[in-house]
Amino acid sequence: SSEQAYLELCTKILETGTKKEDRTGTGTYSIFGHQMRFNLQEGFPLLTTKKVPFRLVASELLWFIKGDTNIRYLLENNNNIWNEWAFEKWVVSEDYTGPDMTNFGLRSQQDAGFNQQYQEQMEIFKEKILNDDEFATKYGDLGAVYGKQWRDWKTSSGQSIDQLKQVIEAIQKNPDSRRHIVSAWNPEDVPNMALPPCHTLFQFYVEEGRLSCQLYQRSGDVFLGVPFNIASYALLTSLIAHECGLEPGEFILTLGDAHIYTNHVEQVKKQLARKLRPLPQLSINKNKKSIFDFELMDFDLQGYDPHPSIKAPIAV
Ligand code: UFP
Repeated sequence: SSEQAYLELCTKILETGTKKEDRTGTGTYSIFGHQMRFNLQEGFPLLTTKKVPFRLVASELLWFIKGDTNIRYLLENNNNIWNEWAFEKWVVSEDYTGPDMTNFGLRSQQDAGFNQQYQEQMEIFKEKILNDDEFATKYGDLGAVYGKQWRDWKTSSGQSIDQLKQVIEAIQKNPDSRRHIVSAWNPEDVPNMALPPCHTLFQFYVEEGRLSCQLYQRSGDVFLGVPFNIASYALLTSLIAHECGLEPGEFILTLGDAHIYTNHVEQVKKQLARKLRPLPQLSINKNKKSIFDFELMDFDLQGYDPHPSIKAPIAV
């Protein structure tokens, strides 16, 4: 199964990875340059050796596809994965009057009393994003993140480029082209970003009626981030194939710095001891064609029967 490729990467990092310090202060075992191939004809590559929340993968991807950069849509879909990035802007602003939230990521993991205060402020924040339009415009918007670069890349002359729409048109008109590329890495924006894009650039390839995609990911948290990233791009590839009347081919993930955080090692070992199960199958609503019209209820996973999820602290 395709999932084997993921487990082999975990083993390789544990056995050969270099102990390296990192930006978050956590420490990692890391290797540089690794490629995995997932044959989408075999099934949908959502890991079965631990549960991966497909609902969150799907709503985040739809948010990117819409070109939306405001977390309100995510919150409406009960998806909290980007909250911290928006919350950060609010708690350092003059509009914020609650208790000091400096370094909330690390402190909430180390100090139960502080965590309580943090959770309370986060609830207030979410409530305001959902119900106060002005507040949501000011503090819900994450700026130049994926949705912006994919759908509304700003040129030096003030024009806008819809990379996603253009690449889909190009796949349909000129499938053999070697230029089917979308870049999220915008060197002008990177210095001002809290989190420069991890998935930096992807390319499509058409062969015998099948659409493949390769992603270059500069940095991969192999236990927590990568399973999510694999599912997200497998879904994107499947949706674009659907729109173009192609079958999904392969998703190829090329990783730059592929790392396991030192506080994830026990969890990875636990996962490696588990037996693979059959991959689920993805089905997409046949009555819709354009990827810009899809909603959550338009896709469905069948036969997903994973081992239980494994909790681990996220490095921020
Ligand atoms: N990370 C992922 N996948 C993602 C994402 C982040 O693995 O989609 F947004 C991880 C990689 C790294 C951290 O551990 O988050 C980002 O830190 P840095 O910018 O220092 O690479």
